[in-house]
Amino acid sequence: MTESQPQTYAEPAAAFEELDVDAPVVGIVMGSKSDLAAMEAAEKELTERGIRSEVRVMSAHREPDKVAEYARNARMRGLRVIIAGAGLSAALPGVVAAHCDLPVIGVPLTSRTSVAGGLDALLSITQMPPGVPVGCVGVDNARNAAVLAARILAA
Ligand code: RP5
Repeated sequence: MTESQPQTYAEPAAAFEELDVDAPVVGIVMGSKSDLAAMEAAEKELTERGIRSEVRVMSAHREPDKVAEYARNARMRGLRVIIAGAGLSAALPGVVAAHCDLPVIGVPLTSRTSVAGGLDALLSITQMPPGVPVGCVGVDNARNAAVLAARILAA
């Protein structure tokens, strides 16, 4: 378009068509496929509340670059809260929180080789250094993470 041509609404309309109105607002991530059974409760709760979410498996220890990239792009992609579940030395919620400024809710999970019924993951998630907070729900309580995410979105 040259400067002499009248402005039309064609271009903004085209831009809006490209926007994904169904984009998820909550990211549900977990350290392993073995966490899926426990973490599905979060997706179910969000779906029942009409809140769009996406589910991703990525390990803070096995795929650190993938986790960092996901967290760094999360806000730009429209996500507003991230729920991160992991077991054992559960670094995932903290690593996500280190790479983005969205609220992160950690879900400590039990797994095949958990110590003390998931206390290992619980402490890994709650004992974050000052300035890099991660919320934490009860062990294996992914549903509560979803309820808390819903409250954050409604605040
Ligand atoms: C953690 O290690 C995962 O979140 C999972 O809870 C646990 C075991 O993972 P897998 O060996 O089953 O993949 O990182």
